[in-house]
Amino acid sequence: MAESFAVKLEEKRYYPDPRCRATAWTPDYTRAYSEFLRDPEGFWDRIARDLDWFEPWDRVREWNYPYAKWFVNGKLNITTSCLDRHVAGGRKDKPAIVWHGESGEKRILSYEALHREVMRFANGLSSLGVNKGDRVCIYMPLVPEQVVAMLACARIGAVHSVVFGGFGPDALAMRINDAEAKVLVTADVGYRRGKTVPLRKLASEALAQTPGVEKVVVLRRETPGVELDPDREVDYADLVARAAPDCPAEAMDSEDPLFILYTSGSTGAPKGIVHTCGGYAVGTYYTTRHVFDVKENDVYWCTADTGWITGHSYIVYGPLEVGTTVVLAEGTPDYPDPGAYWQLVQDLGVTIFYTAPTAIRMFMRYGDEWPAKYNLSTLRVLGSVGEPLNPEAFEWYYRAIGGGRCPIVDTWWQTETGMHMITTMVGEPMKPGFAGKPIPGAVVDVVDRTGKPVPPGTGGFLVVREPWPAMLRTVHGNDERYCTYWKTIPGCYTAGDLAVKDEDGYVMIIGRADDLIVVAGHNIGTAEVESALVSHDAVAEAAVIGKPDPLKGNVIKAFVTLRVGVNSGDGLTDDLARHVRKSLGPVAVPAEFEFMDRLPKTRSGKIMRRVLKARELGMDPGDISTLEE
Ligand code: 6R9
Repeated sequence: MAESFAVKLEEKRYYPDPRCRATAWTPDYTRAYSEFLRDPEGFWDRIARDLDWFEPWDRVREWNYPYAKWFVNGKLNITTSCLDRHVAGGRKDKPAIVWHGESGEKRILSYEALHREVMRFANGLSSLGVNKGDRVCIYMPLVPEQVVAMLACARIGAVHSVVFGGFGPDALAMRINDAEAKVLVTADVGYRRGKTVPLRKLASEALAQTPGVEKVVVLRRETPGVELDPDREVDYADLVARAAPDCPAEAMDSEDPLFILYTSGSTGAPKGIVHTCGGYAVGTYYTTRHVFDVKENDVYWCTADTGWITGHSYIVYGPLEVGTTVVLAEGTPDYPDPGAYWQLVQDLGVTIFYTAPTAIRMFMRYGDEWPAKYNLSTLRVLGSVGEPLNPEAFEWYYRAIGGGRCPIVDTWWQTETGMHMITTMVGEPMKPGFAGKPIPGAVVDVVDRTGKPVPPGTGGFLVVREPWPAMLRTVHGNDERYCTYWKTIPGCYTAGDLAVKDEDGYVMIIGRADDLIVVAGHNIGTAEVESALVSHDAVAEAAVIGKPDPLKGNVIKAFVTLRVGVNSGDGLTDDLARHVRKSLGPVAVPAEFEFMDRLPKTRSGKIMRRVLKARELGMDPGDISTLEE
């Protein structure tokens, strides 16, 4: 690819209500950022003091490129900051988890109840022989017990490896074996779109390939309960009932591992990203509080699954550290109908709502009438994560969901970063299409291959220049892959994304570095063309790929899904081509269009362009274990 390329930047701004700014935890971004830059260690030191520690740290940071340690020699257990201190400090009866099952079931766990459940299950795990440092795999639906299982591992210093309940047996087996998990926690079934997902059965298939697993804990949801294998399986409820109620929190070193979470690289086997106790606790606490601006009476809902990093950091650890009320909902956004989410926002009085562009575009596709039926006036802050939030989707989200009132925090980060790195802090002017600026605490840049910053308006590689507390510490069993992150561009952490900054320092994410298409010598980001297509009234979603072409090097092929009620006849392709030409210019116009019912996506909702490309070119798509069914 060429060293640098020009990107056309839109200049539209949205100004939040000045009251947002006045009451925000970070009321003045510019000041907070310069305070951080002046004394990064002092900045993080002050934040870390908000959490519970058994023993304080000697040094905030030790940087031995490419290895970082944070809160060196500090001792803590993240669960005391998530639970014990709230129970002791006046939040005992405050709802910690408000759970809605797909079948209409409801459960509320207060901080006290969650604390109790976690301690009992922690003792239950210990009784199965799980010790500090052992790995436990969690393969569960989105039920409170999934959160309990994670926290119970953390309580006794076991390392959890959560595998999303939508994965099949091979993906599960690979992750269990790589992490060398000795216990698996699962459930008989999950519920999805009115059907059951036979998790225990899928797990049994995986277990045929995982000799290291000694015991399987099964949460039984169906009645009558399935019969368990007495040699290997243990009933979740029995285990908890037998367990002692009190479980002191294990004192963990800041740098002890907290969890492993697998992320699929664009090629090769999934990587087991390792996060540690101290820095991760501090990074998730700070970003949850400051980016979402969480206040005491908020009702916070992140619609991700706990099986993704978004769920780890922003359903479980960050929100509980902050002591907020977390909504947990099993099920899908458009089941039983496209009003399902808005019904829940209305019923529970949700104030902070965090979702993914793929969901927002799906709602756009169903039209304004669905959210319009519900009272969404409790919403105060909206969030987005996972993919670029294209301007069209931003505007719809802002207007149809936020009522033109709520700041949108488009948060750029990764499994590897563990915490938010770029966003537009609440109260700052928002620019559709731009995630925003580095948060106070992160040093982010857009550079060329040598690490030299590229000028505003020029695309380049998105990097992080300085270590940050919640950064990954290694790739489980493959430290070389860890080093690659820091050595691809010397001295910087390379995120693998392409981005561009504008004159004000706002960062626009163009897409993954492997999603760049070179057409007749011009570098074109997939996200740009897709955004242009989505801004056409007929289009719901779009994915574009490059196809080799003898003349131009590559041409663009677009795969498009249409909004409900639109059909693909009557010169629509000409109209779409004209539309892209008008917004991006002739080089970006797709040479081919194909209309589809749905696009191939990962289970976390990211469009898998390489699957489209492989199909188009008759190539092997590589590892597709993360593809939705
Ligand atoms: C949190 C999460 C990381 C990749 C990342 C980037 C894309 C995430 C984004 C975004 C544009 C945002 N990504 N947030 N792109 N704007 N706000 O999604 O982690 O699953 O590891 O994916 O997702 O490409 O590099 P993960």
